Amino acid sequence: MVKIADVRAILTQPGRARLTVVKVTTSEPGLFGLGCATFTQRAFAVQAAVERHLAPFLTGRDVDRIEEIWQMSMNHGYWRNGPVLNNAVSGVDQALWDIKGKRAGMPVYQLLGGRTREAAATYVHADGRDPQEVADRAVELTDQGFRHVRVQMGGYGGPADGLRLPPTVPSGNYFDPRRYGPAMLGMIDHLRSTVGDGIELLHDVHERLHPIDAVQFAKDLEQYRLFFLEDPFAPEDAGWFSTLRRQCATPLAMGELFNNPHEWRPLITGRLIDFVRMHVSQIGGITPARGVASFAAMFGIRTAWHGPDDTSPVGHAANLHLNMWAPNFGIQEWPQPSDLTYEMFPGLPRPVDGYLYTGDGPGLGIGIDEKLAAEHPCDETVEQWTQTRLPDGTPARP
Ligand code: GCO
Ligand code: MG
Repeated sequence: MVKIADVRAILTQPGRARLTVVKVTTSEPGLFGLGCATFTQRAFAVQAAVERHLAPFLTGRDVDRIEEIWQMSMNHGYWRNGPVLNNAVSGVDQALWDIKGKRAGMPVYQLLGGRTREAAATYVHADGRDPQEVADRAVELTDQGFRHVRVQMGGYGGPADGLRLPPTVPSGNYFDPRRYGPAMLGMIDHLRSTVGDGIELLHDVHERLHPIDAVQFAKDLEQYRLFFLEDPFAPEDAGWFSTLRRQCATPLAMGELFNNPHEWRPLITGRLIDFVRMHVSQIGGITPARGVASFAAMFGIRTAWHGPDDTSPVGHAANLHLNMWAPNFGIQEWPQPSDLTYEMFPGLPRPVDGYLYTGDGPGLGIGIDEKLAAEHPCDETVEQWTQTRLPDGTPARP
């Protein structure tokens, strides 16, 4: 029996985001696995969860028992289904799938059920200060071969210039939900007329609208035939999906903020969304994501796993192996990693003509240059962009 010998978290920040990768070493010399545990806003809490709580509990266990270890890791802390512990468990889970693939001499997608497609279509991000800047960026991306482009204007929540704030408001990331709909409708109208109907447009509301305004916004967007509209509501307002769904055919994507099965189960069984968008490490790794994909497939719902720059390349690899297998793959978000990230994580694929391909190497097919990772430690600055506020200073969900 090959046993878990050590479990530790590697924290590194090659770009904007703090990345957390769990390395599980085994009793077999040279055999190790990597898993993504990236929760960029609480990276140090995840590191403690991995090294102070999971490592002592897991050392000496059988690396082959992925499901049993996942179940016991979730139960072992008693309170469960939260973002920090889920990410810690994900790091171990993905590493164990990586190890099992290496031992079997197979890529992880083979262990899931084999290829269902040749490649995974991706979407990339276009943003700008005005509709023409967004359009210019979108055209650059389509010229690179991408056929799915997420279009935002002024970042999440829209442009903040010209907001009338009381003189005493505290510092923060201000936006006005009431300006958002008209501004974004104008931008998307310009984009559709610029790129035509041959390009798939996506948009992320990022939970920035009051629910009833999100209903109106989605209805107004129907004419533009988006590939999907993401996070029209905050998870806490998921009860509004049934209201929206009865009035509107704009495809809906939700899930990056989900941690708990109670969040996605009703949206899937009610056919209230079209794409599940979970951050795979946020729900606990490949093991639960495989289950969610199969469950969603039974209701005609597709996958669109969260894939921002605050998913590590190991996490992107896990997304990709799930995408190769899942019968209901929809689309894969791609953050266009930096050259430093590619250097730090050998094996990370580059899109070709808008598609991502896995190699046929064993496991997840991703390595890490630990020396280079150590040269880019995670900063400890206080996150600013998530300190979002309405114009009067009211705290708002980011
Ligand atoms: C997306 C997401 C991200 C999040 C980020 C939070 O659709 O990719 O909304 O951009 O904002 O992952 O840290
Ligand atoms: Mg999003």
